[in-house]
Amino acid sequence: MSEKPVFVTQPHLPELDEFIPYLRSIWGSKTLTNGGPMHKQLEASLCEYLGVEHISLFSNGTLALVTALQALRVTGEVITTPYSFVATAHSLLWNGIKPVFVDIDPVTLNLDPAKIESAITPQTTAIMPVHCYGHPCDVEAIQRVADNYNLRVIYDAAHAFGVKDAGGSILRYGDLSILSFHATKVFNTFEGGAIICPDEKTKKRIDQLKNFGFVDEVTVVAPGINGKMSEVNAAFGLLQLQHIDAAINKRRMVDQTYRELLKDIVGIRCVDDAGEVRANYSYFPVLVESAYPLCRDELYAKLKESNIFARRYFYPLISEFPMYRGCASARTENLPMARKVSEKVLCLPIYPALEREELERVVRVIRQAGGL
Ligand code: T4K
Repeated sequence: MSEKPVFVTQPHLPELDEFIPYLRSIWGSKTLTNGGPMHKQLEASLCEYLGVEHISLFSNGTLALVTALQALRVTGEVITTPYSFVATAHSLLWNGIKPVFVDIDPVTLNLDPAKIESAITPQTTAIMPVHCYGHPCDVEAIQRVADNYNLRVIYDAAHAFGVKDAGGSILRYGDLSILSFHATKVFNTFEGGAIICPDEKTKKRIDQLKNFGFVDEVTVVAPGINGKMSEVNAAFGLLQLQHIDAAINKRRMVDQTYRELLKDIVGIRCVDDAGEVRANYSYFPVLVESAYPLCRDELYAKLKESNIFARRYFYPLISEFPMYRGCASARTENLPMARKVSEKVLCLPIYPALEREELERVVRVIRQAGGL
């Protein structure tokens, strides 16, 4: 008999009873969307929790990315990483912007700041790095390049909820940062996202853009979109926020346990943090090196046979999908490190409800599959 399936992630859900009072309040107010009381409250609570000044909620992270580019009027070419979820580059195409892929750093797996400069052309207007797996980019080095060439920086911080460096939230860097609150994320509102804004004026513009460009009942100042978060999603976010520290703590235990159980398996390399002082343990990527008897895809298949559904985030590279393959920067020889990592990476299951026995089961399959 096969054992119970373990997926790469499982959303943390509080007791259903805890959510009922929130729904009752929405039923009472009859305000379902368009910036209602739950929406306002979640914006305020998130600012406090994340340690940021201004936030604008969205219906998902992808629309937040698309709108962030609109808000800063980014055009031409944008430098970005091929080692991410497709939404990062798709947001550029949706704005008619050409993505220019630059290779990643082999340690942080984030955009390599040393390689950005040579990819800049007269059409370059911005850089869109990703804090991959919630590990911070080299934000200082990226900002130096941006300042030298007068470029905007929009961080895809979809994975970086609650991550801090020595100075505070990692979301304070760049011109804007976007978050995803998708069901698979550390903090979820079923679907959802947000833009971290540096000032009230920028927030106002973004709030207008996510509401069709409306300023008041009769004034539309931009071809905005509908990117608003509903009251039910916002209410769920308020409830989630009460449990978030406990959830991240449990993820930390999972991370620690994996590292302890995997440490003597030759050829399975755990990805280290990138200097964050507060991590969120959103993913648990390992690199399947040549010293391990099986290649990554063989191990992925063995785990699957045992009902363990690890994922190859991020394989294929974004640059390998058909709509990007034609870009000169998508050529394999331009992205050797990203290519190498994407062929070795395997994200093991990590979520708050995972018990030690399940982690032992995952590692047992890794050992047995390798004949160890
Ligand atoms: N930028 C970056 C860097 C991102 O990673 C993402 C999203 C975005 C931008 C865009 O943000 P959003 O527009 O999504 O807010 C998932 C997510 O759909 C996606 O949000 C996420 N990144 C990406 C890395 O992963 P899939 O196709 O792998 O998801 P799926 O449906 O296969 O789910 C994985 C596993 O999670 C399932 O096997 C079971 C479990 N699961 C999933 C869902 C949806 C649940 O237990 N419950 C659920 O409701 O893309």
